[in-house]
Amino acid sequence: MKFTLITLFPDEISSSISFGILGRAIKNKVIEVDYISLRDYSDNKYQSIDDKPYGGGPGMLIQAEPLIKAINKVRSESNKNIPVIFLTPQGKLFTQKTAKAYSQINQLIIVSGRYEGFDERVHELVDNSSEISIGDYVISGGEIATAVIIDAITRLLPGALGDENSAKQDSFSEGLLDYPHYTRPEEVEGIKVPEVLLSGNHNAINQWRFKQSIGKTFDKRPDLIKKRNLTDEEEEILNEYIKDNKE
Ligand code: 6GU
Repeated sequence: MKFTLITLFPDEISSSISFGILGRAIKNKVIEVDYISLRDYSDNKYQSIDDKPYGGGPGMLIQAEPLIKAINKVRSESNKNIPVIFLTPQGKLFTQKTAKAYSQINQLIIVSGRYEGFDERVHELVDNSSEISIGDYVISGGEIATAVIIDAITRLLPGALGDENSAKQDSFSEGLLDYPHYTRPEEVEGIKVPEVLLSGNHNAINQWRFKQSIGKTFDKRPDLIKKRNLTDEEEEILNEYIKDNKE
């Protein structure tokens, strides 16, 4: 999959994605990342691409024209209407479901916002585009958000993870949080690893893990449980979890 990134700070993104699983995915050509510097599309000798908001107020906005030019250039080189993501806290929430959907396409243009955001007209003028936010908080720019989105999508691509099942087991992949994990030693300050995990009984282990997954999600993220609509069997498992954890 190819990511074309339009940004003012390419180094900030490239330094966040050059290690570990992402670094390896780039090396192994699971993903390709292209950087487009927005300043190259400025129409003045100062290479500025931002200006003050009409109506007053703090901060600066990214201007529509350089951005549209940069997007058109990328699209014209591929003769395809490549989807565009504008990163902004005003966007739709990015979720595992969004990541899965994007992992099915072969090229994506991601625009990192800075300052107070974009001139609103880009959203009307750039077709096949959406505004995306990574959460209900504000960070200083879209570069870190871009790295987050590339990471979430790349994990889902064949060949990115050592173990193909890792992504399937991730939290959220089934609309639930991941179950708890334990490693050696068997006892830490009086707290033992749950007996079942030492039993070697894989059926029992899987059942325990699923129960924990539903239960922990219920405890910490009731919103996810509501959204998922538990089956009767899952409802029963959750009731067992609640009973197990009383007192
Ligand atoms: Cl995409 N950008 C910024 N600046 N803040 C955010 C965000 C993006 N998503 C959540 N907060």
